[in-house]
Amino acid sequence: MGMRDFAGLAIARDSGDEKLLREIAFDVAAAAGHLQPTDPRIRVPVQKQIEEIAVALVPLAAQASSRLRHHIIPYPAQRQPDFTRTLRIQHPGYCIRHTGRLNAGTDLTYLPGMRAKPLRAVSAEEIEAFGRDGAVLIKGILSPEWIDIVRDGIDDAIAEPDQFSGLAGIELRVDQFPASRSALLRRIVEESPVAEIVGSALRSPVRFYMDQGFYKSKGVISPTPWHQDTCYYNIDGHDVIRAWISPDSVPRNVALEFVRGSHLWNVTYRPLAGRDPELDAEARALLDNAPLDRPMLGLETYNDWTYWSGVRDTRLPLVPDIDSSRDSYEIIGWASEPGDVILFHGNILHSALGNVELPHPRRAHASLWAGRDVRYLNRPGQIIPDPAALYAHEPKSGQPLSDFPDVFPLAWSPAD
Ligand SMILES: O=C(O)CCC(=O)C(=O)O
Repeated sequence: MGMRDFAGLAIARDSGDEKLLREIAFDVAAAAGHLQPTDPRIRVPVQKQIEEIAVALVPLAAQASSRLRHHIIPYPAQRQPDFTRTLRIQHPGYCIRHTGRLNAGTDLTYLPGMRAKPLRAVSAEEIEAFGRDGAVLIKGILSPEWIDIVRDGIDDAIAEPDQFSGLAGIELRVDQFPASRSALLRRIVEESPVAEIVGSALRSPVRFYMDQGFYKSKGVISPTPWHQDTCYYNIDGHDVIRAWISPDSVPRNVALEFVRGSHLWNVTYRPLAGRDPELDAEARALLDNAPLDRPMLGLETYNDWTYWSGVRDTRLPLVPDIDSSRDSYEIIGWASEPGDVILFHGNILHSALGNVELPHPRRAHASLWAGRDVRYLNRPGQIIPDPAALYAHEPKSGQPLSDFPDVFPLAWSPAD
């Protein structure tokens, strides 16, 4: 049982709520026993046994309670998000997110309101560089605790591929929405200083939009082709920013690269993925008849999504062939160390160098955040599905993300 389990039990004990205590102990015990709470194998005798375990856990909770008291945070009911794929325990006055990680015990993570601070503030020069260049290296801003969490979270996600684990192969794995299944990566989104770092650079309140994991195995490191990010998602706006964090030393020859200032070109380039209507008549018909009132990729694509489930919008210009005329562009990029964060704009042209050998993997967690002006945009050529919880709202183009606070809760604002 980890510290966080103690916290949950301590909260339950302090509340004097026997039912809550039993519920938390039930989940802890169920997780430790590799059972889902809905598992038909949990029948009355098992439940009774779990209740006995709960009673045995109470003294342990008492020991932990004073150290963990600060974790108890008030949480207004109307802001409670919908946690898909997690267990949830609610209690009047606070809400505890209780995430089942079946083979590693149970984690309890806490909601916005208890964000960790960065090691230092983002400087005025860094904010200016982000606005001007579209990308900036923020040196030494995350503490070792967060680096461990990113590394273990990516490793967790890699160990448990799901339908969003694309390009599966040993050399390169790209995962979509990994924080939705890794409790550790969820902490990066909900508790880490990343929200403050991105919000400071944007000078805007920020909402988490989605995340990706990149795993490049040790050996010859795969490069990433030049592309722009926003054209892959049903969002539009200037205040879109990525925080790219690697728990590994990243030498310059496998680092991200950016075309300086290209975020201000006001061009949306054609995605590299998706079915190509120029070669595929069915894709052409899908693009020509793309629905205006609902996303091209419905929730059903969650079952078997690949980078080729969508259709690329061939009305958009092709990404220029930057590598064959590198001298014509101002290309920037940096080697980085664990603790650094690379921030870049959603519209900037970027890539990653590769084809050189590294003695260790090159892992990265890339979270995408939306500032004040970001709106939903129903793109005819959609490549990556919307965040799952958004579908129920049937969003319409032009709606600000703030219309969906349960899906995109405010993560940080300048007043925080
Ligand atoms: O890490 C990489 O190689 C690619 C990252 C990337 O393209 C992104 O985060 O948008």
